[in-house]
Amino acid sequence: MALCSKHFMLKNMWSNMLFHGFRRWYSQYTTSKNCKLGILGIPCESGQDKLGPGQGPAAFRKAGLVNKLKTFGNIDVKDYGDVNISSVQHVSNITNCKQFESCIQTAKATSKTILDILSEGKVCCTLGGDHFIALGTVHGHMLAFNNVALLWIDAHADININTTSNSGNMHGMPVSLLTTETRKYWPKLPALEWLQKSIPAKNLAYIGLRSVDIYERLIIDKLGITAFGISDVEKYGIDTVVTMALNQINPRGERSLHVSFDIDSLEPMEAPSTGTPVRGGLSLREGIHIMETVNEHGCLRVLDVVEVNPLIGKKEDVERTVEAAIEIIKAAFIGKREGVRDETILKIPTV
Ligand SMILES: [Mn+2]
Repeated sequence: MALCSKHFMLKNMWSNMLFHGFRRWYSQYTTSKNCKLGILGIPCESGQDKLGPGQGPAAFRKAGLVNKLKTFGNIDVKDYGDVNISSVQHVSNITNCKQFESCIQTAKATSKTILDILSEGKVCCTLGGDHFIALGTVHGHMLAFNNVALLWIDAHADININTTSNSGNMHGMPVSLLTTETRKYWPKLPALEWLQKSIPAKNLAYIGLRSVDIYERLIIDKLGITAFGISDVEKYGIDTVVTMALNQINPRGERSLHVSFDIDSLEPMEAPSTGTPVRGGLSLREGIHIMETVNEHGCLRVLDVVEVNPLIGKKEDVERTVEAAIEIIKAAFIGKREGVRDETILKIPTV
């Protein structure tokens, strides 16, 4: 009996060593933990003038996003449905912010929902909606995790303050409400009191900029925000740019990473159905490379995909845009185009 037991132990020891040694090596390339993904629609379009961004989440669902993620990555995905959108109509007491109350109320509800989803130990993919939703998604992320790094991939900087915006559209302002150094330029309003958290400018980086307003440029330069324009992508190449951006905002990999991906960062030929397209953007290949690098980085907790507008362009344009967005989401949460190595696919942030 004793001998049997000894043999059994030895055999187990060897197989454990072999298994765990292999496992440790293997987990450098995949992940050692199971991780669950929550999908949340935020059909908000009050942040801009056009009809349509609010139909973004429905377009993703119609294209079979959840099944595509399950099939491609064999991962645990739960669709949390849509955040209730506020449509408060009363007149705002703040200048140059169109539909201020609706935008702020939606962001507040979003922040709470994101906190709830992250509190379940999930990572999260949010479907916009216009880009103002990111005020709520990033804020909810900061409520759940103290130390957040924010990568903003966009043709535009979205860092206007109400007094510097040309249009008064709030989808061009969420970054200034999120950033510690620019929040103080906003008037102190009761409607903004729920905003308890902010992110220091050093934790923020941009990729893809090519339409930056004059005051936005001033703010970025004055605060020394890491900002890679499309010309930097040409000069250094996308791999160097995304690596430099992540090294700047999360050098030790100890921050929980939030990526806010505006579909207009992509070249309009790749993603035509969006409200403020700017030609000369990132190729889909470059967008996917950014997200695969983010996946390897291993700290991604929330990804926003915003500004898909199914009412712009022909049916083929809408399908092309949604397909491009789904490729971005797959790259972020599942990883390599070359093939998936493990059944426990999702990278869980280690922070
Ligand atoms: Mn944007």
